[in-house]
Amino acid sequence: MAKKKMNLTSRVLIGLLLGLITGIIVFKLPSGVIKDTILINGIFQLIGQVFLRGIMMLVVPLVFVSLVNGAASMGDVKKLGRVGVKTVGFYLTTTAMAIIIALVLGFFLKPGIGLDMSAIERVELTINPRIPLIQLLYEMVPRNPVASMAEGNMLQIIVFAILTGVGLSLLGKKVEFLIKLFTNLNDLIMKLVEIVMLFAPIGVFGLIARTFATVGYSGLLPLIKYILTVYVGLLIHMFFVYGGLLKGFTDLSPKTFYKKFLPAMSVAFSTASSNATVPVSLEIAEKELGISKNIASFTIPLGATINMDGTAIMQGIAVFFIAQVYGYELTMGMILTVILTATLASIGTAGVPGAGTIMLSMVLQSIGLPIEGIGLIIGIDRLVDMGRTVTNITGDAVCTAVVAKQEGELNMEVANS
Ligand code: DAS
Repeated sequence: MAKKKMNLTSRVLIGLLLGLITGIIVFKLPSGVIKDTILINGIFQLIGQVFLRGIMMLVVPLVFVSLVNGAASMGDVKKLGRVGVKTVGFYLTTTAMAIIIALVLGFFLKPGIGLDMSAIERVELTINPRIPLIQLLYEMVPRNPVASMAEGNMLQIIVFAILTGVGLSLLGKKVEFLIKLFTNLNDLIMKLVEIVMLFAPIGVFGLIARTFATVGYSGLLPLIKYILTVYVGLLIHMFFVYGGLLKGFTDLSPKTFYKKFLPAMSVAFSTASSNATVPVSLEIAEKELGISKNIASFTIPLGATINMDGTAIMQGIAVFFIAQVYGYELTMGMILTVILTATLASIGTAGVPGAGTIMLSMVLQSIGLPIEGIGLIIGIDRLVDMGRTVTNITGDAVCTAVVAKQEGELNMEVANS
């Protein structure tokens, strides 16, 4: 069984690498029917979108059923509350750590200094007006859960699912058949995830090939310092913060963790969507990392929606980049405001491509920086989004392992096998 799983890991990685190479080769081809119609908007688009939609098809039912399951089988509401507080506390702490790393890097590496502005294709922005924080909070409660599911409003689905699970847990034996039904539904949807994941290598190939065949490399060069600064921040956070937390709180070997979690990271990288990665993260957490279904089905969907450390890193560095480009001096008060608003922004960021850059406007507005600055980086944002989404979902899995270990629901034999 482990060998078959390893095949999936290596197959997805091969799909990723072949997609990267193919994309760069196709980019070099002269525009025409073969390049644009047959390859980029034909084969790559078809196989990439079929896979992406296949995974997205399962996200809402899986998040709802697994959360109801997780909340209902938590045993008692006190334990649910304890796991919830630990989980949210962990998420907010690592997000704040992520922002501090980003701000230190932005200050010392100065990605916005010495930029040749004329070389950048500026994109005009149509950013929606900022949603007041209070509205973000009360809109977490769904007015119509069916509508929330139809729209894929993850925070509202999560609130309704947890409430449903708590209700089932309080009713106990009286609704045993319902709890059993949700358990069976969860198993069914996880089986569907396994089936869809068989196409992951081809799907990841299509998504990556299309991205690298269409990205504007000319727009890359002037922003290479910004891109590299973000990726340095992501790597520091992934290996030092997450690696330290895994070793310090779970006895899980970071090397084993990352090797097992690679398929989820590959899906996150190729889709740039935390939501699309939830089914894969759940499958790996339960089957490879020895984490109990109760914990994973609660913390993974929640994290995909409110825990975005990678996004926070991008936002912290983008704040310095834009301040440096426009010649603003960041005061300590502004920096503290960024730490607060970027943490809150990451809670409100949806797990879909590009969401973090839209929320960046809220962070910039909070300290009076021009949101037009986003127009400088939005052209290459997809390349940064892919990396930060990997960090986002990895943080969810690390938190899940820490909370599972603390709750005595981490099977170390499976985890380190
Ligand atoms: N792509 C988002 C995600 O799915 C993150 C972002 O846009 O910052 O996590």
